[in-house]
Amino acid sequence: MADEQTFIAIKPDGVQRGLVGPIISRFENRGFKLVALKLTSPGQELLEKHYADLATKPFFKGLVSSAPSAPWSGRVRTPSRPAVSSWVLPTPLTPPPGTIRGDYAIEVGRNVCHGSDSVENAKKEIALWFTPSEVLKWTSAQAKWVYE
Ligand code: IDP
Ligand code: MG
Repeated sequence: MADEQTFIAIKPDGVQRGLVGPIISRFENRGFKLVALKLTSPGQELLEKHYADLATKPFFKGLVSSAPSAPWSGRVRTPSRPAVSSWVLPTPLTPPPGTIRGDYAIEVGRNVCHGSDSVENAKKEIALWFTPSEVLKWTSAQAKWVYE
């Protein structure tokens, strides 16, 4: 579990609502370590790859069509907690207050941020959105004084 990594993307609605800072703060406050950040407009091709498992869904077209605003994306790692599973309940469960979606999401199509749903998918998504040189070589050993 040590140094497990996840991929978080703040979606266009989250960016437009000025929630980039508050959402990053939640991860930092809980002890997650940011190792890469990017502000980007991914475009349809990248979004189609990112959401490839949803290609047959009726909402797919709207989901992957390029939004005028820029989604922000970043990834985090933590030395002591599971990074993938501990941030928010996935769709279609109703996220309770206290979670990111529970506090900020308006509806399923406006749920402000994405998080990987498994370690395997986190690896795929990180490789899709970042090149290796864009990612800090950070290990939990470097922060032992915080996490011991
Ligand atoms: P997840 O984001 O919790 O992993 P998924 O089922 O993987 O949820 O769907 C990806 C994204 O697609 C959701 O976060 C949401 O933005 C959008 N989505 C899912 N289901 C619907 C729907 O029924 N209508 C509109 N958008 C949807
Ligand atoms: Mg998903």
